[in-house]
Amino acid sequence: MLNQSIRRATLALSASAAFLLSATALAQPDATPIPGQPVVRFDGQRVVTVTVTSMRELLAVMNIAESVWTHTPGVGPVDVQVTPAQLDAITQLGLAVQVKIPDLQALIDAESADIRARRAQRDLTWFQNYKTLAEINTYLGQLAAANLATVSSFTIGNTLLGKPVNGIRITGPDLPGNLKSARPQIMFNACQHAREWVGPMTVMYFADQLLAGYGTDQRITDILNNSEVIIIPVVNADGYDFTWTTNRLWRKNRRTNGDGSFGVDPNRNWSYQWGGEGASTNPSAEDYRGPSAFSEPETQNLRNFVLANPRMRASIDFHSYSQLILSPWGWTSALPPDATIFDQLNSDIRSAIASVNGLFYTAGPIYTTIYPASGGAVDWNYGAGSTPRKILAFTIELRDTGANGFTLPADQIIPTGQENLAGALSLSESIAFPVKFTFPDGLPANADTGTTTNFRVNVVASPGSTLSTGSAKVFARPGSTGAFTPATLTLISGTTYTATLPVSTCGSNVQFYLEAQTPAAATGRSPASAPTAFYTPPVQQTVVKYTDAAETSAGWTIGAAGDNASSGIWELAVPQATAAQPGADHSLAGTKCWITSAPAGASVGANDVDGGTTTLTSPTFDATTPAGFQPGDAYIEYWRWYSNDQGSAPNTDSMPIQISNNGGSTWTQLELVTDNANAWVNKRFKVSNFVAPTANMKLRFIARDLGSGSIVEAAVDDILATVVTCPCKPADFNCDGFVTGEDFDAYVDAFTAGSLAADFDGDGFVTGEDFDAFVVAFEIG
Ligand code: 0X9
Ligand code: ZN
Repeated sequence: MLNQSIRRATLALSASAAFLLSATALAQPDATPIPGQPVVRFDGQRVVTVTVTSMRELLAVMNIAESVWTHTPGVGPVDVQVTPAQLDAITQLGLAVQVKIPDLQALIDAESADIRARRAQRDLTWFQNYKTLAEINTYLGQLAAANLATVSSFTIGNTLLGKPVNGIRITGPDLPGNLKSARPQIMFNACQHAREWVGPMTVMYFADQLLAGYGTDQRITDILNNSEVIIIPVVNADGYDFTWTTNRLWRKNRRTNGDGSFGVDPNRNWSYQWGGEGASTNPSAEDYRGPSAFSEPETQNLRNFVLANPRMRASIDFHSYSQLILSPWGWTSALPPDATIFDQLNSDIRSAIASVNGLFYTAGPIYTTIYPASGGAVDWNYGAGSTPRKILAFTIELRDTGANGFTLPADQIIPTGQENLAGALSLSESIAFPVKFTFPDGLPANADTGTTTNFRVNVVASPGSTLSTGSAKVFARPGSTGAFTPATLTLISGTTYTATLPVSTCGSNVQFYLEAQTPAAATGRSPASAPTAFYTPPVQQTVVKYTDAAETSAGWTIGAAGDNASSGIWELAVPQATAAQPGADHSLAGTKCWITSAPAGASVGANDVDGGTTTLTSPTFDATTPAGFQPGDAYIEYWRWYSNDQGSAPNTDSMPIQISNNGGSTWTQLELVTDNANAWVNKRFKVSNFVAPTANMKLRFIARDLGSGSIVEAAVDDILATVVTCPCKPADFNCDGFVTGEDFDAYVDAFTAGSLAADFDGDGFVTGEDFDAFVVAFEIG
């Protein structure tokens, strides 16, 4: 987010950049101070949330504050950065003020101390600490040197102060009929804005993981054999260096503007619609557009690079923070010609990111999702190109949503990298292959025995193309030999189909791949290198041990020792929709679910969980393998809803969900819910990863509001316990899943004892016929 004085500049309020002065200590560890340039400090400054009730109050607050941190300020809560005197002035207006960051300088100092401490730790990986410009360039060089077959490095040009801006391209070696020189390109760059430190770390993480995954991970290998990934970590190298030496919160480049101010905002300096809305003409402003389009070497460098790489089809320009996926346009609220494509890709990237750590980034066009901004890289990349060179360009604002802002703790680099790698791979697949296949419920972990197995597949042609009608097929074979037999997928709606796998024997594997065509006769497959590669889920039987549609409360317990919530107590009811809770249960059958108070009430904060905890405990259920089956894997599954992102103190609570295998005497955590899907989310856990499955299992859901006054709504529906297994093979006499000498000995013992267990043919008598039949079965295995 752009958290600076631009609003004040545009609203012609008061002078702004004065806080960027006065200093003593270094901004960051081991940084070399620039002679004559004191380190900028933020002593005594805070970030506070002020609740304003009119535009008048809003303007008054914006006029007083050092800067505004909320990106679309309006009536309601507004985050502002203030000096002690400014805070006094706001308080004197009689407005409600809540402290968000009590000491800005302390936050920066804590970050320095953390970086220093991490440097002293020898066992940390490269991605567990922030890195200087020099360190990033060194690592980039090492990656290139260690992967000569797949990487080449380049410099796109020098910055204003003469620093090289480096990048690497990654693609698999030439293959027959698939030359490197013909592959579509995708670019991931970061750090147009200097202080957004998690950006360069994130794209470096991509480079690291792509190289580690090439040749070892099927998905990454397929992507890199069919596209070229370009990574440019630090576009604004001067600014980035300056955040390490002098001012941790510097955003722009280091242009001397001539009026005593410094810096042009690179992301307002691109030529497409340069000079429009959402960019400043004031050289002191944080979104200063520069004297002319492409006046800055940093933007010229990247433009020239893009123009010199005409196979580029997509790009993501990484920024921080706010957790947003942004698509064109920034300069206008009008939708771009490819709005449908962008909607689809936004939602693909969003789901991919959420699948990793459960964080749902908000997706949409720049103008309406964050704010109007003209002269940005995304608009130029998409708008200035012409068919077929239109680049599908995105901005991603990385973590977090404001708790730490630009000074994101270093232990969030890897989770940020992981979730965004998932998004980046999803986008790469869209441009690398003629057809993209995704699995809304995941790939089938196992196929059912005795019946066909259905699963959902999304089939989408690469952006700008279409699918040939009826061309989407699944090719499958039961077992591991013979030909793959095609079966046409059944269209459900839109781009979603049902694929059906053939009946197969329990304990074997069913092998399959998917295929579809475009009118240009391009064939896409999943996995991409099928039929050399294919999916091969084990065929098993799912035995349902417990199912509860949450339509009756029999056996459930509301409340537990220590519960102290004053409202929002769990109840079984039909929920009423609010911004925080569902308007219907999850299941197709029935209408009820467990909900933390069903009535909507007068506002979103009415009837949510307040004042403490409320616990919901399930009936006891059995998760053991049934008789006659091999020891199987028990799974517990449920649908849940959780919302904690509404109101004035969002994301301050969480909901533990726990499991017990001893009827509730002791509990083990399955998950701590913090993600705000604001939708029904299915969760499935393998019980043995938490506790041994027994006949005495329980689940409990602890919704809570721990004093912050945040809005908490939770719901639970459709609980299911299953055991995935296969019937015992005939000669597996002790039913442990293996036919061995032990089975033979056990059978002989039973036979000798005349036990009915030895009645192998089930005719009610133990005779020599049983013995012979057992021996035949034993020899088959
Ligand atoms: O204002 C920006 O440049 C971006 N937000 S940030 O807080 N990282 O500064 C949003 C960029 C939107 N993209 C374009 N306008 N191209
Ligand atoms: Zn930015």
